[in-house]
Amino acid sequence: MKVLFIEPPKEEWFIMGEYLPPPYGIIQLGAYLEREAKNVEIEVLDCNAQHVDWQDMEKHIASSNPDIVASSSLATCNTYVVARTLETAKKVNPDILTVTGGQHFTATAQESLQEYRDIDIIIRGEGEQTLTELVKNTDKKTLFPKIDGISFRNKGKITHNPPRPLIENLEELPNPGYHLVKDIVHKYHFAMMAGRNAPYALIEGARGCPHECTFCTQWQHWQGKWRVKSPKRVADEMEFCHRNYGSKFIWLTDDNFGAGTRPSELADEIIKRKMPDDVTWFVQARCDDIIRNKDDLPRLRKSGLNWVLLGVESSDPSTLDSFKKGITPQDAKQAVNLLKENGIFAHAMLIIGNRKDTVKSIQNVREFANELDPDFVMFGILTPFPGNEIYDEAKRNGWIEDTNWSHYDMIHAIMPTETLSRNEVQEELYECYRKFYGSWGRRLGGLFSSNDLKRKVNWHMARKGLLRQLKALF
Ligand code: B12
Ligand code: SF4
Repeated sequence: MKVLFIEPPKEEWFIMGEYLPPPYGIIQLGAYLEREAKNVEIEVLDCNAQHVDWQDMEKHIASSNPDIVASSSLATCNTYVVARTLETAKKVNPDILTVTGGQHFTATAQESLQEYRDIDIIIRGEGEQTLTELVKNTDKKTLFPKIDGISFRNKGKITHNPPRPLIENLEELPNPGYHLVKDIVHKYHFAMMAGRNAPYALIEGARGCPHECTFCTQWQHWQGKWRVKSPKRVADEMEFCHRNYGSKFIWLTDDNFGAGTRPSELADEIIKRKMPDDVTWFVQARCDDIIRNKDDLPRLRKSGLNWVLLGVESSDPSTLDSFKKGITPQDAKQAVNLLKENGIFAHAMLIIGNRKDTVKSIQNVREFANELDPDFVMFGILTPFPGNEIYDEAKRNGWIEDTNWSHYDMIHAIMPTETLSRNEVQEELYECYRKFYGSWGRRLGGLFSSNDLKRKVNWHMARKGLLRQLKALF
């Protein structure tokens, strides 16, 4: 039995400059499968790292001769490239079993199986156990109706088997399967965040989130449960990646780093391991958690944490309430200041395009961003991702004007607001970036900052022409 995992050719999401990420979802699945299923040959084809285009992919599938081709979209905007990958596999050999999963396909299992005839199976939710059971039973199609967690065509009828319970203890998962991409692992990098020469690894410290923000798919995908690996295990994985693959820039995939003693214990665990100073790490966190953990920030910085993405989302308390975010604009100010005081690069994410947004309210967001003065700001447009609450509301009310999934990337406007057309929202996004990054004072301040990281990020952005690329969207 041979399983070929394919990371399809994906377009760069230009807001964060140049990057080449490891296909974490599939190497994680591959490592689990390798451990749990005997006599399974596993191959990973990363089209981006291996410079494989669609024609070469077809040739590669033919020469690899797999029984199963599996692919993952990461985000909704990659739906078509996954569908095309599986279509390519079927073109090579219609007997290949084609499989996908992840947040988008889980939320759209019915529509996706209707739309893409070349997708045989969608694995909903957590992938490891379901994929393993499927691989073990690939030859026994009559058993498919008994495999929890899959959606498939059963005698021509789309069938959704019951969901599979989540793995209780995430530490049962193996170390991330970077050995499956060992020949290309040195290529993964995030130029803007750590330079081209810092090998980049993703590590998963948690799944899910205990919060329920309306624009986020993360908590729903993981059934509203937040499962974490212990600080020791996370530090072990960091050390594992550094020792075996030379990883120097580590992105902890947790969307919510959390409060409590975990951050503090993680700092201690990493410091204990005495990794070199040029091994740095990044995480996404809530503003209120940064405030709660303020006394731990110096040790977190010492452990290599040098960049935090904060979900600031809005300057308007009523918008924050409508998002069910549970923070205030004052929390955002305090969190940004705390990070900066501790020498941690403060990256803020703000969302525009909420239904009630007007020219004035978006101008307020811009002014707030200026006042907040983080080291880096990302503005995004509220996007109805299948699986978030906004999607259900927007669909119910007929607000969705653009149904091209490749635009669901938070930089294309998908819906109008009550007072702004979709084009106007798009222009407002450009205006947000132009106002923040376009001013000469901020540009020069960034390019000649005494903060090494800030200087590098600004030079990288200047070279990549962020504003030019945004302008080209409309
Ligand atoms: C790292 C990251 C990035 C990195 C890139 C990483 C990469 N490899 O390409 C960067 C910064 C570039 C990025 C960009 C974007 N991202 Co991002 N990203 C993440 C993050 C934090 C981690 C992804 C990860 O590795 N998770 C761990 C793996 C193990 O989880 P998983 O992929 O879900 O896989 C599990 C299951 O879902 C399932 N599964 C998944 N795929 C498959 C396939 C098969 C065959 C099977 C069987 C099972 C299966 O099994 C796996 C194990 O159980 C996630 C949030 C998160 N914590 O997951 C957001 C997330 C995926 N990103 C998101 C978004 C919106 C984006 C952007 C559009 C914009 C933005 N604001 O970030 C761009 C799009 C870029 C692009 N064109 O691809 C959303 C996706 C929502 C959606 N439905 O589209 C997420 C969920 C964040 C969120 N909270 O909303 N991202
Ligand atoms: S936005 Fe962040 S805090 Fe809110 S549900 Fe998603 S991961 Fe949790």
